[in-house]
Amino acid sequence: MLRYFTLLFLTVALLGIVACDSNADTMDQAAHGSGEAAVTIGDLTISDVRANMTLPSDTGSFWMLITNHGPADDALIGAEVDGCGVIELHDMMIDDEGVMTMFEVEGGRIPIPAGETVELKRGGLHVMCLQKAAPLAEGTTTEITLEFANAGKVTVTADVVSPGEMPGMEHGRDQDSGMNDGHMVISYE
Ligand SMILES: [Cu+2]
Repeated sequence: MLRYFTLLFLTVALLGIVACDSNADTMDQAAHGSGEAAVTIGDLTISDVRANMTLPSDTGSFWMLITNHGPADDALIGAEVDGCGVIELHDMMIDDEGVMTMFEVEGGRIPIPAGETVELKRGGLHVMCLQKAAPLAEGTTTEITLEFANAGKVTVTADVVSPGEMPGMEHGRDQDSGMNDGHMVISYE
């Protein structure tokens, strides 16, 4: 079952997102490893777990790095978070018209191929929190339990971050000028 969430942006806003995300990809390299120490379960290592849960909306998202050191493919198939009524695994895409669509991943699973690192990040793959009970305070932590097809379940600690203060956003003098339900900060140059 696919559920679509469609978010419309002005073209100028879209350009801001794209420009910002390309910078974020570069700067994220330096930021990795600054959070909680990596957690290992089976052949998987999970690190840089962040909870985008500060906004006063009823949604939030979780980002992280998952590395599969083993010889067999695995997949993230679910998650549990206290304070989230419903959890879904989502991806996002932007079409030629500038329409951003957030959708449940195919089969409800995020593949973690053997030997690869999969990044859940702003504007891309994420663990989606729906029916969020209450916003969390930036700088605190929260726990998320991840379920993998092969490796099983593991609970990790996520740093609660504001979407406007992600490492990738700290580039120059952009003014964060808006956001939509916690997934994206629109940045104008
Ligand atoms: Cu989502």
